[in-house]
Amino acid sequence: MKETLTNANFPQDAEGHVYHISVKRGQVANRILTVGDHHRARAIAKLLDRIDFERSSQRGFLTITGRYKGVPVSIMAIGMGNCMMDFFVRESRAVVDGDIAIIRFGSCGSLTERAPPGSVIVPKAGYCIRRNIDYFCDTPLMPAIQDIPYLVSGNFAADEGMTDILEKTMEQALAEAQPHLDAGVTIGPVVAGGLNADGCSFYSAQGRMDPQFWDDNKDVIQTALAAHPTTDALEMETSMLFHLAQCSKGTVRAAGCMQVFADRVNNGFIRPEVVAILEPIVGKAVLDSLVQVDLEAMEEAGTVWEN
Ligand code: DUR
Repeated sequence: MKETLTNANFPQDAEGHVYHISVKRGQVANRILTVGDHHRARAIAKLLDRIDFERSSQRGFLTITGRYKGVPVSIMAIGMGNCMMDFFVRESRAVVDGDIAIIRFGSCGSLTERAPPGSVIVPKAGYCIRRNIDYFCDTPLMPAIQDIPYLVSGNFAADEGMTDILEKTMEQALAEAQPHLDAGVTIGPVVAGGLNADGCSFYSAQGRMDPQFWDDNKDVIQTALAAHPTTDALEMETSMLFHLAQCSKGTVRAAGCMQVFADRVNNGFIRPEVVAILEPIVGKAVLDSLVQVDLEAMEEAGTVWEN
């Protein structure tokens, strides 16, 4: 860190750059495509008409702002996990005037046969699975939950209108691309209308077995599915995005889509050749969706999804 920061509550430097994503007013657009992977962000940025601003922060955030089809957009890579999503949403909110539309394009594990590797999941809502560290503590403080190793939350809704646009645009993009692919390469389907689960770990909270650690997680996926039978995707950011949007006092709207990388039903993993084909198609579909979002109409209250 080179700059002097003021305000311990919400640190900013003298020019107004926020602490971790290192951007100030005017450097982030109202429409944001967010990914985890910096390479993915840079690849998608090649689709922009022009780039006006680019910043890589010391804390692992990349912001690229430009225009797509004449509309200002930012592409932001944030790394992984709920904490990074929290930094990104709050600090972006702090430097953008007006409503913000965010679409996350991530990767996930699939819990459904309907979404094999190469498909794209567009969830209507999401919840969190969190390791209850008190369960593992010698002196737990919360007797009511001390015997529960993983806590499964209720749902947070994606923005209904944005999700609709994203689903339709994605379906069209994949359908248009498929005939041009080599024989044997299949992308899609788009699996929409189900739920996403954010694990607080790629490992324990997502039910992966790690003999080096005490995790007590062999039932965690079943427990989550018992509470939320329509869960399609398991990853680490999108439910947090929906949760923060819900808590943003109506100023942040969000939707998400993920490429299925890990097949948690049949224990498979996506082939790199398929990622290379799928990623630019999905990235473009997300940009095409973002520019369709009517930010003015976002003033109206959002729909609350049923579980
Ligand atoms: N991810 C998961 N679980 C999976 C596949 C992908 O969490 O099974 C997502 C979330 C995170 C990154 O950003 O990819 C971890 O590899």
